[in-house]
Amino acid sequence: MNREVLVYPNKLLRETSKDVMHFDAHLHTLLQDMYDTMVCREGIGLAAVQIGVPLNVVVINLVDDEGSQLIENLYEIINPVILEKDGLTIYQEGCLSVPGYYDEVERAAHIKISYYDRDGNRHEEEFTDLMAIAVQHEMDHLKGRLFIEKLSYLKRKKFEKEWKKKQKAGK
Ligand code: Y12
Ligand code: CO
Repeated sequence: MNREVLVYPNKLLRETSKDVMHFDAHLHTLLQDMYDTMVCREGIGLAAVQIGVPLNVVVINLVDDEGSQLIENLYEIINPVILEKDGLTIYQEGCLSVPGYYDEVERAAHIKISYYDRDGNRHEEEFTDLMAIAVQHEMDHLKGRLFIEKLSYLKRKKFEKEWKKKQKAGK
């Protein structure tokens, strides 16, 4: 089911998410709803808190070199923990909770995380490139942080100005 996505400055987006304790049908419904919501809005990543569920659950489905968003490339990441990170990379990020705004953010270029899948199996995996960026972006949501909070003072001012103008125009 496609759910509503919370948009900045909704206070719920600032909540710290909690670990999933039960890998049951409720979790599987949440994962399906997150996938439906992400794909319907042309997103490549979504955290559960963005649909108002403050649990440590993330879905990421990158687009491949042919421009297809294949379900076999879907990652369902539950209770992730960063084990290692190194290097630096800069990427123009966007977020379904900050629609229409994109800006450059600096993140680790390589990460190693542990996480659980929908059946409660623990995994350790390393990511680079866009997947490393997406995982870090989504894990920030789990701590109640948005990418706009990583912008420089001046860029954040620019964002707030543009955002207020957009709200006034009713967009
Ligand atoms: C790299 C950087 C950021 C991420 C996090 C996941 N971000 C998204 O999935 C953003 C999606 C997005 C899609 C939009 O398009 C539509 O809504 C049709 C969009 O445009 C507007 O809202 C106007 C903004 C963001 C992963 C990897
Ligand atoms: Co986001």
